[in-house]
Amino acid sequence: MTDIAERALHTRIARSVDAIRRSFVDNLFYVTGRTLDNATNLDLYTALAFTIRDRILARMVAAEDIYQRRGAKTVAYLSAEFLVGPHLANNMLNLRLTDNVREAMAGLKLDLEAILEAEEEPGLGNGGLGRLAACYMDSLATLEIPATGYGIRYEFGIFDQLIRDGWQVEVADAWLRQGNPWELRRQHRYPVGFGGSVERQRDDEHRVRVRWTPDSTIFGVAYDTPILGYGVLNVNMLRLWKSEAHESFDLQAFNVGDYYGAVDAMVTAENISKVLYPNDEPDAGKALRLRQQYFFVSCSLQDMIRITLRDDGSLEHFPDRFIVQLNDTHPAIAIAEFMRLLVDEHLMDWDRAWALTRRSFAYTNHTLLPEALETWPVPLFERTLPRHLEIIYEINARFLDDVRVRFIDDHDRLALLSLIDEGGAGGVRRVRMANLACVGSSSINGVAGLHTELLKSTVLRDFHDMWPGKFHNKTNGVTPRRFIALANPPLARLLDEVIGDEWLRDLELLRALEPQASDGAFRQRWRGIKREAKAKLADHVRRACGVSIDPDTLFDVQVKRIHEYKRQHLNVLHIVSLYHRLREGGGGDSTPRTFVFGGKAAPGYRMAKLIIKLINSVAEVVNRDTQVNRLLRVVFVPDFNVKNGQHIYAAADLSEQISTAGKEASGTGNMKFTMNGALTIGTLDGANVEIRAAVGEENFFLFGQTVEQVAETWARGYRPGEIYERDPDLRGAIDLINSGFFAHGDRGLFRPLTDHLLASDPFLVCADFRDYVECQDRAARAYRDPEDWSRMSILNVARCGRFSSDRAIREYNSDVWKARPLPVTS
Ligand code: NBG
Repeated sequence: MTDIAERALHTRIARSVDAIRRSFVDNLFYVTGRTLDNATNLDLYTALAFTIRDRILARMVAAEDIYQRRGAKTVAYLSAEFLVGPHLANNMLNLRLTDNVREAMAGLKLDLEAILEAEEEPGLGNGGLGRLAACYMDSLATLEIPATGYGIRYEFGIFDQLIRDGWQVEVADAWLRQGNPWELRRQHRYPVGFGGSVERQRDDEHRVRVRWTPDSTIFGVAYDTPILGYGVLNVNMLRLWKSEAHESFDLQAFNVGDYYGAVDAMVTAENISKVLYPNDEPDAGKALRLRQQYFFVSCSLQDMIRITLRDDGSLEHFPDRFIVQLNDTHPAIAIAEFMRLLVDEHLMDWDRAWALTRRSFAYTNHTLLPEALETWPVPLFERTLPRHLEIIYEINARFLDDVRVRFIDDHDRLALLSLIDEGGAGGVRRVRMANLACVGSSSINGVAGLHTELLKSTVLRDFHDMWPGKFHNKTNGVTPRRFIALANPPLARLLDEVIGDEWLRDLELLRALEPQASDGAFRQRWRGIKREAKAKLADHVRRACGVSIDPDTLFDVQVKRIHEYKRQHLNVLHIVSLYHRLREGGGGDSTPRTFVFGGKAAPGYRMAKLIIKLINSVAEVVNRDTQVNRLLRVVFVPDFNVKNGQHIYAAADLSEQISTAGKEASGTGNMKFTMNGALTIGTLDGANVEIRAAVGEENFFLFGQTVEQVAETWARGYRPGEIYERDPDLRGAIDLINSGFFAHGDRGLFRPLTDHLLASDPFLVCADFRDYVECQDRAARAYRDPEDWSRMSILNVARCGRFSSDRAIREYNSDVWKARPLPVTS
């Protein structure tokens, strides 16, 4: 232990209830200028956040110091998104201070839950990909692996979603408005250039040197958020970059009297980290997004290079100090930037630099959807990053030479492997970021077994032919700290009581629960816990949507981004056919059900927004129809995010994971539901396949075409219209929608959706409809046997250990990163 670390850990602030109460009251006064008499919930939250932060800082300093002195190899997780969720409760849990804090607050007659509710969550991600990054940061710290998450400090995160007249309305997410107690602004700042020109000169030793003169340069400033591990002293850092103007540049403009010019430059610079782009929209023309990607990647690499040179004196040691994990292609430009930094700035020769690059990078692919594989038009790329385009050409030329040697005269292969798509849409050549990531990395992985196999056999097949050894699978995982302990405290307490509290660090221990599945008394307690969570969600729904739902009905839940491939509309078609059946009197022994939806649609994705409108329109009619509304209700919970997700997962009986087989890379919501004892109704897609294998096929409701069947359907020639003609339920549902029944008589409103289904149906909604409805009926019947349902639910939880992000991180570390855990000890 070094001096600094020792001193830091010995200044640890007391953890007693009394000490917490005293610091809280002090912080309330000295940070917010309020007293208990006039404080709002936001003031109380701020004071408590600082009270907890005070207890984190000593650990943070100690960890930084120990990592540095030991020259620890650090995992640099590069991600354009980190959807961390509210910090306060999570940090209290990780410090194991929750009970003491609750008692301290109670002593002041304050309600901890109300204080926690006041936290505005940082929505710095769209969905699964960003949330995965947050789960991985949690597990890295818990497993005591030195790691830094590098990303962007967006001033506006993912938009807040309002529902107006059934439509999604987007509102800017000004999450920093009230300040952010968790971040520390640092002095590290790095210049980042854009545009300009490239020249070649000979240096004194007659070597060609490349000089890139950007036409604008901005700065990235580091903001650090400490990430605690659970029950350990390690603290890792989430380092997010904010863009700012280059001061001397401003000054220069100012000196020549161009004050407004200087202000403009400042505004332009700050725009880079202004807003998170929603995904599921084409990136074409999003010049600012390319700038964002380059901006954060460049700052992050300059930071790592600084650290390596500071501690090791030479960049030859870079791969011993950092392993850079690329979270999807968003940071893939890092490969070209690292080459530029090594070759142009640090004067390393190309081959040496390339060898270092390939040892330092690893790439995770998160999607097979062709439209989500990033490519940038060459003209835009050249305007923005002229030097990087040259570097990419050089990498490509050398790479394609290798390919030519391996596969003589195979021109098709060459065209597919090339980093440049020569025949892009509209004749515009494009830079393929996935290809760049593959060529520059030593490791390529998918995020579920099926997804990895499909990567190898489809989108990345030619790369797999080149380098089969680079490919491997790492099935996603989620953190049980947030998604069990925080989301479902009563469940966590029951687990503690029955199997001891180590499960939170080793989720496989949940297996010890299996025998309880056959214990009637335990099953009853299990149901009590689910009932409690459902009642809580019902309260939330009443407040958020003004609809009352009955906790004694089956809660059938689909929450995730709204996308056609995820098939929320398949779910709606089932609801409409159920409604139809009930109205016709054909649902005599029906299971009372509540369908819960939630999720955001990309602002420019019209079909997804129409699906939201359809859900809300059906909800409005069904919930008001006294003939059926005791058996059937539908709600759309607005603004699905990490915070309200925590209420929703815990309350679900049935988890909808119904994407078209082959489309969902993994899914992680599926895991969160399983951990909370929901049974899954799902296709053989993404991680569903592994969840089903883990929990047992008899405890999972399977339906739908497999990947192979999907391929056969397309090969045979798919005609959804014929299915519509043949299947009276499908026809009934679609006709009812088209009749204007859910749209105040407007027959045209949903036609874009239904016409699309009948004409092309790219996600096979019609093809899977019949099987889905029958599977839903099986699920509903099963729910009517509470004992058996509880037994299945318990087994789902007992067998979900594999889906902990701790398992995933252990696998990444032993197969790819090879960073040594470095416990911070006191
Ligand atoms: C998403 C996939 C999900 C997967 C998460 C995390 C993108 C590009 N991909 O299936 O759609 O669970 O990544 O891996 O957001």
